[in-house]
Amino acid sequence: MELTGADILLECLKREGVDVVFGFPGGAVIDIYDAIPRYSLRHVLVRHEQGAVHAADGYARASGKVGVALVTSGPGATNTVTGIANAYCDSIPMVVITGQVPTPLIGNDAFQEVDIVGITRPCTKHNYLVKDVDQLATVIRQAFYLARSGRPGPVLVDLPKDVVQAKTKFVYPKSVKMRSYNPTIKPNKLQLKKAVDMFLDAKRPLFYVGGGVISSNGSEELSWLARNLNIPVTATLMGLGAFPGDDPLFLGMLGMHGTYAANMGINNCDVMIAVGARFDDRVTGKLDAFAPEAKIVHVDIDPTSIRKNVRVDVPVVSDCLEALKGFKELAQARLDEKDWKKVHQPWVDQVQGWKVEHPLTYKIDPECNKDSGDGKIKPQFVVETIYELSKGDAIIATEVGQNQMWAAQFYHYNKPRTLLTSGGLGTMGYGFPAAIGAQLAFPDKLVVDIAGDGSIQMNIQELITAVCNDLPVKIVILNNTYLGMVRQWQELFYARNYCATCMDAQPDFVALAKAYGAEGYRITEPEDVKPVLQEAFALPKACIIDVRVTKEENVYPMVPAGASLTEMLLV
Ligand SMILES: Cc1ncc(C[n+]2csc(CCOP(=O)(O)OP(=O)(O)O)c2C)c(N)n1
Repeated sequence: MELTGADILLECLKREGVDVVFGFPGGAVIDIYDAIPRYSLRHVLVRHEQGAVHAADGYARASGKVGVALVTSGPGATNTVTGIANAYCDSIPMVVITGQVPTPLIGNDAFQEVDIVGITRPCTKHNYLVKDVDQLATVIRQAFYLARSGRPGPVLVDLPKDVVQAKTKFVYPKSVKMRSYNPTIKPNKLQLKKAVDMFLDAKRPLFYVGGGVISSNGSEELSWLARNLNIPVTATLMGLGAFPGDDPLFLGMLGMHGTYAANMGINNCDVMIAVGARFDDRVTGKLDAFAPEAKIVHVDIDPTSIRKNVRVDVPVVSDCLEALKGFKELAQARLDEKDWKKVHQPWVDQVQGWKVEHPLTYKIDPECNKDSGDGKIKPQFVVETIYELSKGDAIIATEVGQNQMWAAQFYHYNKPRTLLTSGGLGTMGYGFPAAIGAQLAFPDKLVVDIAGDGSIQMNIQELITAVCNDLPVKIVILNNTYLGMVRQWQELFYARNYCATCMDAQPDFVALAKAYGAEGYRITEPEDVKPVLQEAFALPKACIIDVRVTKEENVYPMVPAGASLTEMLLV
């Protein structure tokens, strides 16, 4: 039987196991929308295409599946670019389907035509313009394969309207063959052995883990290795949750806003085992001073990531789970050789000493902002309370800025896929739509977007998406009436020249929530934080909780940009 391009697309999505698509219609994709009701596919109508892509991204991060977004040509397509770049930076599996003008009009400046394939070439893992309906099934099959295999990432498929309308026989390819694409999944045995010998014989080994451990589902193996060999662990922002946040061996996040213990650990370790992390500049600080005493093992599925920023002694090109399994197998064979716990104990004692010396903390000043009547609440306290109330069992999404760093520092991520945050691109407006995606994947979980008053205004329109889909997402605004993170830099490095960061002209967030059909709360007193959050979290409804926090609170520790990790400003 012959099917239209629209039906072929939807048949393919079904076979790829897609159950939800986030999208926004338009002329170029109207035939696809015409076909959707015939399929048991949930379509979530967002209010802005950026929201669709971030929601697909949040769905993917929380569930481990490929997220899917569907938008029209021209402005629909360009509105996805930030979300695509965001997913690309953080290696998130996603397929974005864009409509395109009919093939005969391509290149003619037709209505709502943009070269989205050209625009997204640098920020997609791969992208396609499908010119012939006979190619469609193969392209969709390849797109999903590319998105989820190797180093995951976003793939864009641009579908001209005439291709969507054309008919052909539907044949779903049994397998995918792509000549020049063969990611290395299994590690080289010799390199594995070299690595294990190196970190077992080290005096001061340290795991530095990133998002690759989470996306490869390598957390269990990592925990086995750390605990059985008594090796401390630090994580990037993307790696939080890969190792339990409340484990005594965990040092917290490293880097610009990393803990004292983690940064001192990096500075003093003699072997660093970097797994699924890419030595981002927010992590390394001054490169010449990064891990000056360490030999470095680097596990990454993407060979181009290795030696990009730092010297590496033992490269292991591999899926992180496979490499960790290999490490475990070799270490198991050597478990009786020595009491590894004892061997590494003096080092563990030292790093734990750093944790005690400078724990993550904040100053409580009862006098602060007395005159204004608000701003007595410490933002860190709010994050701690969210942890306490959720018992660490929530999915936390964040916006970008100070709210993101406090969410990273003061909530303990004990399980993978419980923190959704824009790591590489740092996209304000990411967290709320991502939380919507996560809540769709896990309708019964508590999903909280920890937000700033600036960031939340970037995709606030998605509140109606949450409301009309019965998604009880909670938005906790750490409202400091500033673009806080930029204000912090202005305070510390630009002589308090607070240019364009004061946001005290802002909507009434409680009224705004209600206008959208959600619930709204405002908290101005520290003693109300716990009971009001408790009430909001129990309500089966989307909520905004506007918490008036200390206005000029800063995130500490802080390593100034370009400084070495030991040059931390502490509280
Ligand atoms: C789309 C976008 N624009 C600009 C920035 C630069 N930026 C980084 S943090 C920040 C301030 C964020 O303010 P807010 O959301 O209020 O959070 P806070 O830092 O106060 O917690 C800005 C403007 C960004 N990261 N993303």
